[in-house]
Amino acid sequence: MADCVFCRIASGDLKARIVRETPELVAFMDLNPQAPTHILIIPRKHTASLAACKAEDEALLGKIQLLAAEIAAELGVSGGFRLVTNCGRGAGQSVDHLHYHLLGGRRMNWPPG
Ligand code: DGP
Repeated sequence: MADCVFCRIASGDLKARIVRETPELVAFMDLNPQAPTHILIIPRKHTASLAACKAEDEALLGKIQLLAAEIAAELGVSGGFRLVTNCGRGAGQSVDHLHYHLLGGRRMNWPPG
């Protein structure tokens, strides 16, 4: 989608600090980090949010989680990281392209804000 900022990052049209790419996924540094490690993991395929995912996305969603764990290990935060997807405006979603925040490098509070 030409007007989707994350589609533009996935296609290379918009610059980002990319940390990993696979045929289906892209991981890059968040522009507005909320932790010392803050990576966004997105599918290349445009999907608005987790709520829009279908049974056919099951494998893709699993790959996102496995890639997050791999990146966390590579970045040295596997002892304490959080993987979050904000789904809908009420949960703070601001970009309507499915993305997971990989956060680490600081103490994580519970419950989240
Ligand atoms: P959310 O609020 O869950 O929709 O998170 C969107 C995140 O995307 C937010 O933490 C900031 C980040 N973001 C928005 N635009 C850009 C961009 O152009 N580049 C990068 N690297 N991150 C972006």
